[in-house]
Amino acid sequence: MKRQHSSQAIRAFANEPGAATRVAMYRSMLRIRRVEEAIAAKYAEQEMRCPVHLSIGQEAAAVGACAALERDDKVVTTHRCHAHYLAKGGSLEAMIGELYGRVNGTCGGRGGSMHLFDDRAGVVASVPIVGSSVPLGAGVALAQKQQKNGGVTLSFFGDGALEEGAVHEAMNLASLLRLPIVFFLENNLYSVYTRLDARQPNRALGDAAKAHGMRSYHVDGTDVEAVYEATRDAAVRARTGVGPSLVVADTYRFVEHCGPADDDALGYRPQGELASWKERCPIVAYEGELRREKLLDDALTAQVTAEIDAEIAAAFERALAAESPDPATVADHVFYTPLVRAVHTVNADEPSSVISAAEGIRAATEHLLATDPRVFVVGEGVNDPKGIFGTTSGLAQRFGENRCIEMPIAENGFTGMAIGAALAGQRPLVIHQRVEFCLLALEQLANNAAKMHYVSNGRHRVPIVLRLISGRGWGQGPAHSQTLENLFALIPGLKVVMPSTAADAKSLLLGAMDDGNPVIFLEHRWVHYATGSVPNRAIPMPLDGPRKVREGKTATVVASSYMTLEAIQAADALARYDASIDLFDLRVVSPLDLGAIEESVRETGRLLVVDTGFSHLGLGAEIVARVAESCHGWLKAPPRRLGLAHHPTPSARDLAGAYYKTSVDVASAIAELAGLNAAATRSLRAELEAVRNALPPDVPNPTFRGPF
Ligand SMILES: Cc1ncc(C[n+]2csc(CCOP(=O)(O)OP(=O)(O)O)c2C)c(N)n1
Ligand SMILES: [Mg+2]
Repeated sequence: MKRQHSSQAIRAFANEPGAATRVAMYRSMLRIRRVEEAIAAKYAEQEMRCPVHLSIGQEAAAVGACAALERDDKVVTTHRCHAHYLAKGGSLEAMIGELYGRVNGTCGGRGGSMHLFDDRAGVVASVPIVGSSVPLGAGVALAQKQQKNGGVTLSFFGDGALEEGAVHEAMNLASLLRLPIVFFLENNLYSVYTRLDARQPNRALGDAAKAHGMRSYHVDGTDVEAVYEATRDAAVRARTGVGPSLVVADTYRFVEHCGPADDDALGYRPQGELASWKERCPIVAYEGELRREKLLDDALTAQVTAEIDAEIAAAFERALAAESPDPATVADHVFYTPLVRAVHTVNADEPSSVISAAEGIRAATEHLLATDPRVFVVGEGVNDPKGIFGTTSGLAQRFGENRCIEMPIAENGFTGMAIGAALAGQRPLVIHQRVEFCLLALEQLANNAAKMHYVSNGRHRVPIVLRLISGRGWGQGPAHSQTLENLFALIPGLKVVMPSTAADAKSLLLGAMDDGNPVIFLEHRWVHYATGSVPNRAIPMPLDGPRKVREGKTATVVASSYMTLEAIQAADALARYDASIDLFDLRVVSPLDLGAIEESVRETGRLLVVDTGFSHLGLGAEIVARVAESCHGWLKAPPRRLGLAHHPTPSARDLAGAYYKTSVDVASAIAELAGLNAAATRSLRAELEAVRNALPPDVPNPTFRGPF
C-alpha cells in the first residue's frame, strides 16, 4: 500500500508517479547524495577551488520538483544548485569539471560551483545573489509564453530569498501576466546560520503566494512523491495558462552552509534538530517504501549504486584529466561579437525627413515592433497617454498590450524579467523614465545582464536594451536628472550609448537592438528636442565609437550627449576667433574607442573632455588618463576636464543655473587651453552668453511649458 502523504492542498488526481518514475526518482536522489559525498570527501584536497553549497538532506525537493517537469521545461536556481542541476538532467561530468575549474565544465571554469548553466539540460542559470534568479525565471517564463512553446519554468529559491524584494516583485509580475512559472521554495529553516524565526514573522511561508494572488502548496520536502505531485499540479496550472503557483517544501541541510563539513558543533542549530532530520533521511525513507512495494530489492539497489559510483569515478577522472582554461582566454566573451555583422550605409541621397530625436526613437521602436516578433517594449507608462515624451506614442494601440507591456513599479523585478526573456531568445526594450529609477535594477544589470555572456563562456547572450532618460530641467533636481554614465560604464559587459542627434537617436537605438549585448541607451531629455535630418529607412548603426563633428587644429574636444550640443555652439563661436577645434561626439561611452581621439591629440597637442555627468571619476577622467599615457610626448598643455561638480543636482532654477555647464564654460576652457588672448576670450564669452541668456536656463527648449 502506498503511504498517505501528510502534505496539504494536493489535488494530484492523475499526478501520481508511475513505477518507472518512482525508481528513477530514487536513483536520482541517490546519485545526488553520492556525488555530493564524493565532493565532500575530495574537497580537502584543495583542488576544487570554489565554494560549494551542498544539498545533502535536501535531495527529495530537487528530484521531486524536476521529475514533475518536461524535458524542455526550464529551471533557474541559486548558489545551492548541484542537486537541481543533476535532477534536471545536467551532465555530471560538466558539473564536476566546473567545480575543478576545467575546460569541460558547464561554464568552462568561468563560473564555479554556483554557476551551472546548461541549455541542454534546460538549466538556464544559477545565480548566487540571493533572490536574483527569481525575476530571471519570470522572464524565461514570459519568453515561453510569448513563443507559445508550451514550456514551463521552475524557479528554485530558499527561505532566505523570500526576504528579498526581487522575489516578491517577480511573483507579482508572474501573477499579473499569468506566466507559466512554478516558484519553488526550499525551506531548510536557515539562511547561513540564522534561523527562520529570527528573520520572518511567524506565518506560513505560503501566505506570500496569497498576497500575490497565487495558489500555494505546502509539502513535506523529504517526501519525494509529495513534492512530485504538488509540482506536477503546479506545472499543469502553469502550462495550461491558469497561472503561477508557489510550492513550499520543508527540508533540511545536513552539512554546513558552505563547505563539506558537519557543523552541528557551531551551536546555531537547536540540540537534536539535525539528528531528528537525519532520521527522516529522504533517501532511506524512499528506499524502504520502494522495497516494501517490491519496486526495489537488494540486487537492484546494488546495481544502481554501482552504476552511480562508476559514473562518479569517471566524472572526477575526466575533470582531473581535462585541461585548465588557457590564461590567454581570460578576457574573451566580455561582449558578444557576431562572426558577420551586416553593414548598413547611408547614402548621400537617402530619403530623409527633419524630425526630433524623440520622434526618431519612436520611429525606430515602431520599426522594431513591426519587423521582429521577438521585440517587446516594457516599462512604467509605456502605454500612457503622453507616450513617454512622445517616444512610445500610439505603439500600445498599434501593437497591443502583449508587445508594449505596462509594468508595476518594480524596476528590479521587471528588468530582471526582461533579462530572463532575453536569455530565452526574446529582444526586450526596457524603458526607465528616469535614470535614478534604474538604480533599483542595478543588481540585475550588474550581476546578470552584464555577466551572463562571460560566465557562460560565450554561450548565453543577453540582447537587451535599456532606455534610461535623464530628466534635467524644471526643477527635477536631485532624484530625476542625473545621467550617471560613469556608473554604468564601470560595469564590464554593459555597453553604454549616449546619442546627441536625432539621426543617432534613431540609428543607434536600432544598432543597440541589433547588437546582441546588453546596452544602456542614455537619453537626455534636452536631446529629445534636437531636430535634424533623419533617414526615413530604419538603418541600424553599429555601436562603434566617436564621430568627429567639427574639424580643427587648436585643440581636441571630446563631448557626449547633450554637452555635445553645447560644445558645438562653442566650437562654432571659436571658429570666428581663429581657434578651430576637432570636436568628437563620443556616442558610445562604453566600451571606449579612443583611436581617432588619440590621433587628433597627436595633431593638436591639446585635449578637453566635456562630461554631461560628473567630472569626478567621469568619462573625462578615464579619457584624460588614457590619452596622457598614450600621447604624453605630443601634449602641449595639461589635458582638461569639464563636467558636473560632485554634489547632488539642486532643484531651484538659480542653483541649477550655477550647477550646469554651458557653451560659455566650454569655450572658456578651450580659450584657456589654446592661449587665446584675454580680449578675445572676453568677447567670445559675451557672444555666447548673449545667446545663452536669451533662453531660460532650466528648460530644454523655449517652447517648453512645465511640468515634465
Ligand atoms: C543578496 C545576497 N545577500 C547575501 C548573500 C550571502 N548569502 C549566501 S547564501 C545565503 C543564505 C540564503 O539562504 P536561503 O535563501 O534560505 O538559501 P539556503 O542557503 O538555505 O539554501 C546568504 C545570506 C548573498 N549571496 N546574496
Ligand atoms: Mg535556507
